[in-house]
Amino acid sequence: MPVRWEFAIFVVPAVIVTVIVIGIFVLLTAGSGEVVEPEVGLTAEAALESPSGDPVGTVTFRQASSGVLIMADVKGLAPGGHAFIIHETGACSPDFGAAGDHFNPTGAEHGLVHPAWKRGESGGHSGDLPNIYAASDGSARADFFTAGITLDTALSHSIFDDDGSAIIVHEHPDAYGETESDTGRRVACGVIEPR
Ligand SMILES: [Cu+2]
Ligand SMILES: [Zn+2]
Repeated sequence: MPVRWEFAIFVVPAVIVTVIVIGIFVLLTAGSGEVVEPEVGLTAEAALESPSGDPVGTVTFRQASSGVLIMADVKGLAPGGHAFIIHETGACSPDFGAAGDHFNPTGAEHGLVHPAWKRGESGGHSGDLPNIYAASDGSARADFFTAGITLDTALSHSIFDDDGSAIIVHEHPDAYGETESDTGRRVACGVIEPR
């Protein structure tokens, strides 16, 4: 019987104290990470223009819980494939070079399908998107869903950082590889604006 009394007096309180200490630690550390849930329902829009300033379509963005739905409605393109990429600066003037490089908040390398990407590694720039394809009349419709960006300014991969972002349509399609393929001139540009 004395063994049972030692158990009650020493072991049980020690277990209770340990559980309380672990509980406090979990509560203190749980709030320290970035909040990863975006504000669902945010929307944005980019009015595309040609290099000569003509309106050539609209790109709409809708924030969902696991990523952003992007809907492109473009006209005035040469028939065939065109790279369609979010660029790091929300500017299309004095020329489309003002949009800068591909939106890349994680410091990744270009390419949606990079042969070097291993499980858990970054798969290309956050702004890299699949190509769009224009029909013979120059129009293109495409919907994309990507988890690489957010419209929520509270998150680090928000396209609404200090200098905003722009969507660029290129002359040629992206080959999706590890080096930026020659996508030619920037044939349409639109500053992405919150709605
Ligand atoms: Cu580009
Ligand atoms: Zn890229």
